[in-house]
Amino acid sequence: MRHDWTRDEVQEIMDLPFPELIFRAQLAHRAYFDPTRVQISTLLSIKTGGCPEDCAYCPQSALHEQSVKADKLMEVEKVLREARAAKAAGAGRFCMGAAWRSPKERDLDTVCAMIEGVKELGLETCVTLGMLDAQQSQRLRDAGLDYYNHNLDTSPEYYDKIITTRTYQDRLDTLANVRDAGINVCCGGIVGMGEDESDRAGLIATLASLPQHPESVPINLLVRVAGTPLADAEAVDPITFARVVAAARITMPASHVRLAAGRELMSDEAHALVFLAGANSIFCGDKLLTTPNPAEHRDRKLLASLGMKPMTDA
Ligand code: SAM
Ligand code: DTB
Ligand code: SF4
Repeated sequence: MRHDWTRDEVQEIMDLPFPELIFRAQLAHRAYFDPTRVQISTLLSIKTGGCPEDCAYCPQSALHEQSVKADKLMEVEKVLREARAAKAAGAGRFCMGAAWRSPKERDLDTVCAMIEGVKELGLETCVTLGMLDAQQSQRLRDAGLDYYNHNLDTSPEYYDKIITTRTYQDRLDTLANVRDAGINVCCGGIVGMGEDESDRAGLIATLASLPQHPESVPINLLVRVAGTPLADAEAVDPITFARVVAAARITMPASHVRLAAGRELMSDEAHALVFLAGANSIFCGDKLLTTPNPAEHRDRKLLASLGMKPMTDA
């Protein structure tokens, strides 16, 4: 597996004639996966809003002109109730997100109890809590955490147009701490924040040049939320989005590439195109963290019409 992808090489891949690009993505996909299977994760916001970071895309930042109401950290029992429902709906992994810059010790105790409880249900666990040091990563690992989500979001060059309250290097440091603790890494980015093609190539090249590819690579289409600085960002078309997914699939062939946020506004045909480009994971359930996601019956119908199945099904 290569770990030395340059931005120019990724850009050349992304710019291939579309039939050539999809063919190469399909070859890469089939070398490691059954292309009819999709990994299904469910998201729950365990601590919503009031975040001190200034991520321009995010409705949970307290620094934007309008943001979601801030809630306290949820109770463990309530989280486990949601996890049971997610399992019944067919999820294989349960992802819990908190709007923190980084977790406090006492909060980490509660999150560890959530991880233990969710694991007991037979689900894979994932959390996203902001920046982590080595010790915090180890505590999560000891609680049985399977995946940690922490996105690079965009290219190193475009990053400071989007976030000023922490650096790209901070993110890379957290990823290294998570990796060293023996936790699987879930790391991707967002398309549609006003970045150019070379930034998209820069994001994929950075992800594909990490010492180990992230096991899970979420590619989010920006959900444009009123009151955030990116509320009026220019929309990205499904073909451009599929090109980014295909580049992720070709450069990180053994990773689960997730068609993450942004599905609510995507047609069934756009979904199909992105699956053909090599995506093999989605978030199911009618809500992401704070914004809508397709209803369960729509996803079930869509997968059935494509002859695709959850990875956990027989
Ligand atoms: N606070 C933690 C952090 O930022 O690391 C965890 C939660 S944060 C909401 C997780 C990820 O969701 C972000 O890194 C970003 O990639 C994605 N995200 C947030 N808002 C989004 C939006 N409006 N559209 C698409 N993706 C978004
Ligand atoms: C990821 O890459 N996408 C998810 C998950 N990781 C945590 C979050 C998407 C959030 C979309 C905006 C919202 O619902 O607040
Ligand atoms: Fe906070 Fe995470 Fe939203 Fe950034 S993306 S504002 S860190 S919740």
